[in-house]
Amino acid sequence: MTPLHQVIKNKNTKIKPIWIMRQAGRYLPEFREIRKLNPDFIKLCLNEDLSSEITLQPLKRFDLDAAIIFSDILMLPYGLNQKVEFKKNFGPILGQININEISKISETDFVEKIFPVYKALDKVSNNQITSNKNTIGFVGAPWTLLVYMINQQSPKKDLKHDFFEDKNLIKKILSILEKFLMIHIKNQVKNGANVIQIFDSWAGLLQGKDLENYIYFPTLNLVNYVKSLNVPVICFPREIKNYKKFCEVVKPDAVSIDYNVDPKQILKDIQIPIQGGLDPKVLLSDKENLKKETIKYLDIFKDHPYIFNLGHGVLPETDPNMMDHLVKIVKDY
Ligand code: 1CP
Repeated sequence: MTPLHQVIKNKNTKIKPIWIMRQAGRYLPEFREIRKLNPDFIKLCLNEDLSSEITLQPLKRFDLDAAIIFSDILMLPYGLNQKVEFKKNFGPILGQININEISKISETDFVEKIFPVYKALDKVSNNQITSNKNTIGFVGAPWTLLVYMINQQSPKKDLKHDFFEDKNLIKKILSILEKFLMIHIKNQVKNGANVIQIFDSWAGLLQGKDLENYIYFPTLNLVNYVKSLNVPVICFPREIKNYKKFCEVVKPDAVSIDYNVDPKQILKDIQIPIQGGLDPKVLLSDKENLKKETIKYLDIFKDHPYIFNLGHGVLPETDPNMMDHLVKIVKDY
């Protein structure tokens, strides 16, 4: 059994596997080289030769326990024919949503439009490098995708003032998302994904009753669907106020924590396997501090099923040597 599966399925506490969110990305010179020649990010994700090569780049450098497919959560609205663009130094920009058009999209249309993502997964999972390692497929959680689809850009600055105005529209989008997220997950699993991570990057924007409507119930449906495929599911409800409640309601197989979570407290609150936590900024400091902070997490989760990861994606300005150092610290522990 792969190290990640041993931790998630068998609750093994003796091994501490490691993979890193955004491990394939801009901090790697070999990625930047490919990226320079491929200015259109969506096209790059839809080039199965390049996207599978990019996926494997970090595994060639570091002794990581999983590959995460090089794609994006916004390939889902793209597959639904919403316009999606990535502007340099700004982030994603989406076109206005046309609910009548989106409602007409069939499973075949959708799968055809993003088919290279599945081909890339097939390539990665069949590559020698990933034998006895996991290939992680992923989706955005319904709430986070809803945010991008209605807000049309990152909510980093703010949600549109009238975001919640058209409740009927929101209901329709959530129902379409549920259908196509399941289709997207099913095809990733069919092509070799053996862990699914659900990224709810904007879970922290909500509280109270909204949590139930937009996070707990839609995510629970998705988690139950992944479980029905016999594949472990990891949830990352970033910056949610109450991880304990989230885990009690949604019951993922493992939960990924952000860097604002107190690791000692979460250890008392949560019984399921835990992943992540370390602040990505620690990789921008020095080796001594990196070691101290990494060992802190490993010590706290010594007797708990734990997968090492960061509390959010690796920053583009990270020195690959620091990443190398981090992986070695975890492997030598
Ligand atoms: O080179 C570039 O300019 C593109 C930068 C980039 C990359 C490398 C984007 C644009 N997406 C990705 C890949 C990506 N995105 C992966 C690949 C696998 C890996 O982890 O190595 C994954 C898992 C994602 C997931 C993703 N995309 C999330 C969830 C995780 C998170 O960071 O919170 C989100 C919110 C997105 C949207 C998105 N796509 C890209 C950017 C810059 C963003 C975030 C914009 C924002 O802040 O709102």
